[in-house]
Amino acid sequence: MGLLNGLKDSVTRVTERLFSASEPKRIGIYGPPNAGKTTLANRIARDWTGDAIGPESHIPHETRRARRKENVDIERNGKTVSIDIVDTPGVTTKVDYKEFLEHDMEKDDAVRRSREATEGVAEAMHWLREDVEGVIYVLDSTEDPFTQVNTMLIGIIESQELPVLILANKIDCEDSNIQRISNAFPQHETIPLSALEGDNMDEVYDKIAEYFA
Ligand SMILES: Nc1nc2c(ncn2[C@@H]2O[C@H](COP(=O)(O)OP(=O)(O)O)[C@@H](O)[C@H]2O)c(=O)[nH]1
Ligand SMILES: [Mg+2]
Repeated sequence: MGLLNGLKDSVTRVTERLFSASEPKRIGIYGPPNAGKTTLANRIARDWTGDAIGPESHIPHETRRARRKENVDIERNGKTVSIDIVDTPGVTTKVDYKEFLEHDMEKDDAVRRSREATEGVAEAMHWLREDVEGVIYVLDSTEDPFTQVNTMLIGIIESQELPVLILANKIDCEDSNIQRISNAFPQHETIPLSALEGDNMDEVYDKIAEYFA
């Protein structure tokens, strides 16, 4: 009897987990360095929880470890989509300590930062394979999207069959080109925004609710 009841309990728990609307989805924010991932993560966190996740910076690789904000409840059309936001370091093929030296840093500090940034990239890749249930892929729309890193990451995301939302950020900039991004990834929808100015966030939240519900 005890065994049967135990079994019944686990079945109930699993069923609840499968059908519960409140179970948050872990959504990773990926993309190249400086695309505006942390700016977006902070905006989402501030809009729905009142506080931020981490510092935004013009220094590449400022986010060297993944940061999380749990249970961010986004309300859309009377429904609540609960997500855990994971802000990842930008993924690049090369982390060079000399980049940090350009930002007036001591060599020791620059070397330490670039080592951490490399570990951060490895960690972000590990999470992509093991941990996240959906991806927000942020691109700087003033930059060329046809890079090996973007192609490789989108390819991995597709092979994992993760829902992915591609965001064309920095549309407040004069040289922003959204079409170039939708041409690069025609198999996905591209949503324009300015994470800095908060432009088009309503559509971004609509799409988050639609893709990650
Ligand atoms: N003009 C403009 N700048 C932005 C926008 N989003 C982010 N930035 C700037 O781009 C730089 C990198 O932003 P950050 O969020 O740290 O990028 P991350 O490396 O992808 O996390 C910072 O100087 C931001 O202020 C945007 O929508 N428009
Ligand atoms: Mg960042």
